[in-house]
Amino acid sequence: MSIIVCVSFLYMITLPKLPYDYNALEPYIDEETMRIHHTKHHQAYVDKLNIVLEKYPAIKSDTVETLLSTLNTLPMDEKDKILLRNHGGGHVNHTFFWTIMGKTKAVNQELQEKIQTTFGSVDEFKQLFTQTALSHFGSGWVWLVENKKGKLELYSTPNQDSPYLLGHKPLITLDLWEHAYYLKYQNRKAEYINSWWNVLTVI
Ligand code: MN3
Repeated sequence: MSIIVCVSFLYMITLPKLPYDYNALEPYIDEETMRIHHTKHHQAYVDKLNIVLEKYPAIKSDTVETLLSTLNTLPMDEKDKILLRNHGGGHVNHTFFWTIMGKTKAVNQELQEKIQTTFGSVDEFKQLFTQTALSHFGSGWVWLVENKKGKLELYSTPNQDSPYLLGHKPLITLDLWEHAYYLKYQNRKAEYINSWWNVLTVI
């Protein structure tokens, strides 16, 4: 019995710790929003993801990113694939999102140069990214990704759809769900986006 518990624990997805305190992104993203976002919303995706994965012990040892990029070929019920897409996406999207924010800049020079080459300048990229975020309807995410050819692409996805579904690697993202900003910004989505640039560390 204890061995079974031990094995299933090994493959259990757990909520990653934030790499900073809940109040670290103040005043741009408030402590209460960060706390609820991480301990309630992200935790819920993790819990529901584990419920799906528990049904398929054979595929649990792959990373969630790999599962998403091979979703169509997985030996799973179609209903469970949708759950994996939603909750697996919710987990990997948030896990990545936390790592590109912080109190102090940690600029990724290589990424910055690629952005300059692709979009002309960092400022032009920021404008396009903001525009894409503003014109996204409903819940979702805005992304800068590296596609399979190694080129940068900018787009938004609905719900918790992850770029890994397309085999793309996330480089920068912003959570456009209301839970990410509503406590502080209410309906002022543009203000949230503009403030957020202050806590993005990688460019
Ligand atoms: Mn969220």
